[in-house]
Parts: sequence; C-alpha cells; structure tokens
Amino acid sequence: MRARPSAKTRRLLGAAIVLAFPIAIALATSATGLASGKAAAAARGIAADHRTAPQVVPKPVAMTVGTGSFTVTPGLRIAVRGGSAARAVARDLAAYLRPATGYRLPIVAGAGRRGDISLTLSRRDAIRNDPDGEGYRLDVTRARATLAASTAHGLYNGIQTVRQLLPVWIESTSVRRGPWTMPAVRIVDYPRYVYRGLMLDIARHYEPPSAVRRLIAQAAAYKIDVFHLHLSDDQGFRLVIKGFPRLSKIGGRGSVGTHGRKMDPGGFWTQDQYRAVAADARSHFMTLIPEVDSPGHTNAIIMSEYNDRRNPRLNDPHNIDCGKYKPPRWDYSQNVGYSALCPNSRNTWTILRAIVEQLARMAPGRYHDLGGDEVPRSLLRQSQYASFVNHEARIVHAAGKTVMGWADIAGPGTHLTAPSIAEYWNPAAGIASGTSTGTEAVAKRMKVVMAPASHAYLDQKYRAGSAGNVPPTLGMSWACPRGCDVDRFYNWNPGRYVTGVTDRNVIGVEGAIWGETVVNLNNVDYMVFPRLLALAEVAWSPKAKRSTRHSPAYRGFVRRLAAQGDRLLFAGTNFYPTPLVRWRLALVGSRVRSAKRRHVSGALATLAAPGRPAGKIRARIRWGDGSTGAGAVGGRPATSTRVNGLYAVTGSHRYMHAGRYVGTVTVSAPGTAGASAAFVVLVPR
Ligand code: TNX
Repeated sequence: MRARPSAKTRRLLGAAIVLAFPIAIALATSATGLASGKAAAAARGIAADHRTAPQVVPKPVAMTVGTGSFTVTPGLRIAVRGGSAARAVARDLAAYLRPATGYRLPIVAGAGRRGDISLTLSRRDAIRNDPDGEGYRLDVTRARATLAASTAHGLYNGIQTVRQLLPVWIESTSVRRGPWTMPAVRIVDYPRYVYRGLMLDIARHYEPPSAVRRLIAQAAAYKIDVFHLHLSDDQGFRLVIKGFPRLSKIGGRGSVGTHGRKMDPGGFWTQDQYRAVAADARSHFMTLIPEVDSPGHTNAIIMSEYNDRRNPRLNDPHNIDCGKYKPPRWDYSQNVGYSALCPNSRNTWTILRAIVEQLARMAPGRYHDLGGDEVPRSLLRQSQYASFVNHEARIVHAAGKTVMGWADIAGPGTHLTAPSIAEYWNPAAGIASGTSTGTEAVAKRMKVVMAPASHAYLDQKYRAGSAGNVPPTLGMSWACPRGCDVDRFYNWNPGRYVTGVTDRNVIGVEGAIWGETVVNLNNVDYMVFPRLLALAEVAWSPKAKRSTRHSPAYRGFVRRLAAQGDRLLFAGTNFYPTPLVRWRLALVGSRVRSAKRRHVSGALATLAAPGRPAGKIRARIRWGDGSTGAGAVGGRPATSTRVNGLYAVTGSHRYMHAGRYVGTVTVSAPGTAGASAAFVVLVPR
C-alpha cells in the first residue's frame, strides 16, 4: 500500500452476575443462577454486585476484598484534609459522581464522619517503592471510604479506582438508579512506570481541541499521565505560530486523502486553544508533550515556507527544502520519507526556533519532542542528521525544555543523554536488526519510552485482512501483518523487550494513534479502546508473566476488561468489542415510572451488551403483580467501525389495581451470565 523506505526493518518483522437491587425484591433464581442464600440476601435489600470481585484496570498492586459494601447516598459528604490541591481532587470526585447519581455532594474540611468519603493528602501517606507519590491507599468499609496519598496526583489516581468500584453505570452521562455501592476493599497501589502515555497524531488528520480534551478525560480514567500530541507532519501543520502565519494557513489546509479523495479537510489550533488543552491536561494530572517532527516529516512546513519572500525573518537565500521532490509538492497520500529540512539554511532554524520557543512558553510541561524519525540517508547523511538533532536540542534546552524524540535521535553522532527521552518504536525485539536505536539510547544513558509498533501502535488493525468486524479502510498492518488485538498489546514486557534496554532505562510505555486512516473521533476511539487499557496495565501494574493468552495475568486482565466494556458503553465511548473478551451484560432499571390509566409501556431497563446484537438477547419481565411476560430489546446496532449502543428493554402491561409495584427485568444471552434489575411502577388510583 505505502512505501516506507527508511523502515524496512519493520516489515521483517464471567461467569459473574451483574445485578442491581434498588429495593427488596423476589428473584427469579432460575434465570440468574443465584443460590438461594444469595437470593435471600438480595431479597433483604442488599446490593448484589458487590459479591463479584472488583474489576479494576489497571490492576492494583495489592487489593483485599472485605465483607459488605459502602453506599454513596445523597447525604454523603466528601471530607478533605490537605489544602487546596486535595480540595481540587475532591471537586473532581464530586463531578465524576454527579451525572449518573444526580447528587450534588458537598465538600467539607476535616476528617469526616460515618457515611463520608474522606480524602487525605499528607506526606505521611507516602508509599515505599513510589518515589513520585503517584500511589494511594484506599480503604472501603461499610461505614466509610478513606483515600490517602502523599500527592494530589496520587489522590487523583485513587479516585479513578473509586469510580471503578461503583456500578458500571456510574459512567453514564444521564441520571441512573442506584444503589451506588462499592465493595469493601483495602487497596495499596502505585505505578510501575512514571510515564504512561498516549500519542495522538492530529497532523495526518486534523482533530479539534474538543476531541483531544475528550480523549484526555477518557485516558485519565485508566491512569494515563502523558498526552503526546503529534502536531506536524508531511500532510499538516496544526498550530498558529506567531510571525509565521503561513505555517497554519497553508500548512493546515488539508489532511491525508481517504475514501477516494485526494485531500481530506484540514484545520489548525490557535495558541489559546493549545493553552486551554494544556491546562485541561494538567487538571487531569497529565503532561502534554508537543511534537513538531523534524528534520523529516516536514513537508507541510516546507510547503508553507520554502519560498516565503514576504516574511522578513526569512532572509537567507539558502532553501529550507532538502526533500526528494524538486520543487517540493503536496502529497496527501500516506507516503513517508520524502521530506527533509535543510540544515544549512538559516531559515530552517529561524522557523524551528520560533516553534520551539512559542511552544515552550505555551505549555508548562517539561518536554519538547523534536521527532527525528525516518529521515532517509539519501536526503541527509547520518552526520548531517546528527548535527541537525544536536542543533535543535540546543534550541530546546535554551527554551528550558528537555528533549524527547523517536529513538532514531539516539543514533551515531548525537550528543543526547539523560534526562532526554528516546521513544522506541521499532517492532524489532531482542537483538534483532532494528533494535540498535534502543541500545544506542542506553549507551547514551538516555531515558527510554517503549512503544514498539507491534505492541503499542494503536493505528494497527485488530485483525488482518477483511476478516470479521474490520473495515478495510481503517487501520494499517505494517507492524501487525496478522493483526494486533488486546493480547498483543498486553503480552509483552517493556523492561525486557530489547536486549540491554531494561527497567534501569525504561521510564514508561506509550500507545500511539497515528492518523493516516483515522478520519474522526469515532475512528480514534474505536482504534484506541480497548487496547489502551492493556497498555495502561502494562505501564502501571507490577511486573507479571505476560506472554501468552494462557498466562494467568492475561486471563485476569481480559476478565476485568469485560466489565470495562460496559463502562465504555455507558460513557458513550466507541470501542472494538473484540471476540477475545467475554463481554458482560450490565443492566440497570429505569427510574420510577407512572402508569396511565393503569397501563405502562416503554423502557424498563437499560442494557449494556458489548458486541451482542439485540436479537440475540432474551428478556423476561416480572411485573410485580404476579404476572410475567417477554420484553423487547432494541437499540443502535453495531457497524464495522462502531460498537452497538446501549439497548433499552421495553415492555407493556396493564395492572389491575392501583399501587406501587416492584418489577424485575431479567436478560440472558448465550455464553454469558444473565443479569437482573428492578424497576418501580406507580399505578395511581
Ligand atoms: C510510523 S515509526 C511512523 C508514522 C506513521 C506510522 C503509521 C514512526 C516514528 N513514525 O509516521 O504514521 O508509522 O503506522
């Protein structure tokens, strides 16, 4: 499909039951398989979902499940100790809980009382093995929930876990029924790596700030703490640079052409928009790292500025274009490896200095990513390439930032060292050819972020060819000729992937969603989820034997992932409902309904059933007056790039007498546990 001249090496290359019982009900034990003792417990009005183990991703370092559960009620308060930073996290927690519960939980100072959630930020709560204080302790008992950490980031990570202890429909954007119970647990948790990243390419296809902000929020829920933004490439330059208006006006005009188009629509961000996204990232305890790729992947810069005679700053007659095409021309295909900025043009440095300095002022993050990947030696010799990188690194340092780049920047002749970061992208492992950039980075004592394309490139197809639920136009396969599903993303060890590149050098992991084939946010979500969750766990959770689909670690992961599918559905996040996971049914009853002339009809419950056509799900309704009937299941079906929507379970019934009736909806489908939920109907006189 596409030639990748500089990268030849690449080619060598439960059975659990989810129940909600808002109030005492009698249970259809046969449909759900509940033992009678449990049915009795349910009938006593105890929420049943706490009996299933918490399904937290990424897996906490240590977790013990206690007895009983804690319930978030409208009377609950969030009690905070630890100043304004802790208060801000408390506000985040209140905001997370608000849409689905409808509760406006007050935030109060102090240790709190019975029934409260309390947050404590104190140095005394530091955890061993957690030098950066990203960890937290969470204690949930029947009486209260207590979260403690030594930094606000740690508290923030803790509230992400709290969300996952609540019923999956806590992620809903509209009000749902409780009860909002959390199982009693004791968790001590902290990350394996400090760098847990997600990269988005808005150069190949433009994405607006709102799309990025949404993705930041989605990723933060899984303790991702770096957002790497690929702002410039051959097909697009996406940010206003003061003094160089053509960079965005001309450089931002298009995107890679897809679906028979020569060019897709482009766009660019203003500096205010960039600042707002950076601030938003920070409020999610995420570092925003801007990348302006150079000296290759620069056709958009070249096309904007190579004969800009009106800009007085660009007064060197030496051309900035050292690319393959003479004269340079737009190429909105997926081609790579044809562009390069000329090192010996002063204009090159005038432009790059403006970019680096303005970005440095715009965002508080520590890093500037100068790219550095895939420059064919036919365009720049290694010595020219190395001196280019060295020169740009000096500009980055002068702007007060630390250099990051693709691991190519560790190659012969560059003068980089710690704390600069080399991001390893090659799929090559062990001592295979192609691993040299990794070992060179280590030799230079650079820090390494692992993103081997065959385990971390989120633009790669889940399944090869046109098999199954895979649209032919979405995704690439150069790194994953046989497809890369969640198992590939989970089963690898960043600290042992390349021989000689160990956890002494590796600071983290990054998933990269490249934009050539990904034309909108719906596509982004589909490719990112659920694979990002595998990377989040690899980056956060302790080392484990992650090698095959049979390893206990992987099996535990896919079991926990099953519950996350329901969360994603309730949140409205698109994802690929991979057949590797036995997705679960999650059912929540509708809010109280009133009968009209003793007749009720419509939705009684909302069902998350990832990957299951509505027609394959059976629904029974007990109306609460002794009669039963069938329910209908319907909703938005799946397409080849979109998971099915939430389903509504509907039914209609005429009651004989006025009263308050508690009914039950029970759903079942082949190959998975059923689910039940109660609903209430008021039949007025
Ligand atoms: C490689 S490896 C790239 C990107 C492409 C991506 C497509 C590396 C640093 N760059 O330019 O978009 O493959 O999968």
